[in-house]
Amino acid sequence: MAKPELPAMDTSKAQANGGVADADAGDQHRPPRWYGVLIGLVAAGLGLAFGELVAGFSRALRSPVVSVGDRVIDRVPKFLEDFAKRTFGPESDKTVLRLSILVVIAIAAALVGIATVRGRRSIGIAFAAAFGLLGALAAGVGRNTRFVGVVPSLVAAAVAGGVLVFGHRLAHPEPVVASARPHQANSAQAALNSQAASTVDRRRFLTTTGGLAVGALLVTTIGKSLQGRFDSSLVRAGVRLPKPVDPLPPPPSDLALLAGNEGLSSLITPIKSFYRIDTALSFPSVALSSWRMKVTGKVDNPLTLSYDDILNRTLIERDITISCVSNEVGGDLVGNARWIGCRLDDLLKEAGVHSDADQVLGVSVDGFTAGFPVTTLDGRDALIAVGMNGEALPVRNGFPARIIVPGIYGYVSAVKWLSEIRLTRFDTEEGYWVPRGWATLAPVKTQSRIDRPGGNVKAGATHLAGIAWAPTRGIDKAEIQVDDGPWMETTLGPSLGNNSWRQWWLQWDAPAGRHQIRVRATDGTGETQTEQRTQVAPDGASGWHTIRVDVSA
Ligand SMILES: Nc1nc2c(c(=O)[nH]1)N[C@H]1C(S)=C(S)[C@@H](COP(=O)(O)O)O[C@H]1N2
Ligand SMILES: [Mo]
Repeated sequence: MAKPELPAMDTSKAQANGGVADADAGDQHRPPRWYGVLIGLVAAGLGLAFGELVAGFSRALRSPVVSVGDRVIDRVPKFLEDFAKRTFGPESDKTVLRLSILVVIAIAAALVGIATVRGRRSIGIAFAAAFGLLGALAAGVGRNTRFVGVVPSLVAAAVAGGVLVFGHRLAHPEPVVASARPHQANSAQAALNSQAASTVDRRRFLTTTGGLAVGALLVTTIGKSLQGRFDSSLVRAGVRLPKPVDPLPPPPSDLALLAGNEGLSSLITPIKSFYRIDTALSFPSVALSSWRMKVTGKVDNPLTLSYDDILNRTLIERDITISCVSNEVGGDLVGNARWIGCRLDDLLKEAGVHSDADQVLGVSVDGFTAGFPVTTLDGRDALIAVGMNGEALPVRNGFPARIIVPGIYGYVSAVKWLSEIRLTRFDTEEGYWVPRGWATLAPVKTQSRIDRPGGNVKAGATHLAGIAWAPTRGIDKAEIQVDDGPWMETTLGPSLGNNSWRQWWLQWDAPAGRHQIRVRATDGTGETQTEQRTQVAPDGASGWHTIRVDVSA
């Protein structure tokens, strides 16, 4: 049996030979760490791959990473989320979260792999089970959870556990040869034999784990493409919105398009540049045929509306600026769109709101909630919106339907992927952000922003331009101050009504040097926005947007 190339019993040689036996390991057969790392990674990879696959079986399921991500989002304070948004961008922050979860899982998996491969396989089983339970908990307990949601995580854990057990065996090849010739099996010989087996196994080990890794990629690809079936954008592409009864005239010519106004926000924000804020790690997907919007709670006649029911109601079109409460002074979490939808007040009239209900609470398909006073609806064009800028509501902005209420921040009103409107009481139920430290009532503060110049300029004629908004009150005036000079009234752009922002601009003869420029707006009631700077929490930032510009001679 003895082969000529058998390694010597010298452990340092064995290590050079691929580290099959560690010098520090009293046990000659202890597999090297990297065996464990590979096994751990492959176990997690294949487990998650099967999680993705199972998530592709039903719309009601989500992959383990998404389920865990949802719970992370629910626990992360808003300032951290906003920070992530500012740092990585409104879409990439979600990618960063997914990647972070994957990195944490990978590190944990590598450690578990090492512990399993160098220890007992029960370690792997125990950890896989623990991770599976964690994933199941994330998918089964929380805002957007269902009982069947636990399945992908449990399957993932079972697969990962299986791979760990398999990997343990792979790393501990039976000393086949030694046992085949028991009469020769003194311990030194057995060690030599099994060590030889392990050395040969190194290649087998690599091809096997490599094969599993490829399998994981394949299964993930299949899972992802199965999940693609549930992508709402496919359904949305087939939607044709009826014309609103009072379609708005085309918006007046846009100041932003004038020469010298490059950088000024357009009067209507294009869909592709509209801001996006939500807690959804992956867009909730709805089957239009089974989607329903219910009016429930303290009402005489609970209502259930299908998508067609909403389209068949009287649809109106309104220009409304919406803003996020986390919009910093000068920030870009604000947009102006032409919303198409049915009136919310009419709908609630039909439902017959009880006099003891004081809150309208919107609930989304993914369990987000936002509430505002019933009285807010008085005299406001609040909508169940199904259209935006002439198109069906984009998926990221809430397809198939969302609430839009002029004059209050998005977190207390603008529920996307709407599934229910619940008439309730503030003293029994609060919207998602309220227990997280944000105000119960949140009217939009009068704000203004300098869009241009966006950078430094040359001395001489320069266009200063920007926007100002005070939805429901309208904008009467926007003024600019350079350094300590007098406040100068700017030219206001066309008005699309009191709910919509207005553009402003002013030609400035810029002298060389460094200058401070400030803007302030006055709303339709004659009130000028306060200079008082406040943080975004708990009810929105206030203060004058101020920029510094270097003017070169
Ligand atoms: N379902 C759901 N709707 C939601 C949110 C959310 O997290 N989930 N966020 C709200 C917040 S905080 C804001 S500012 C607006 C943003 O709307 P937009 O993404 O269309 O700009 O949506 C609101 N509607
Ligand atoms: Mo928001």
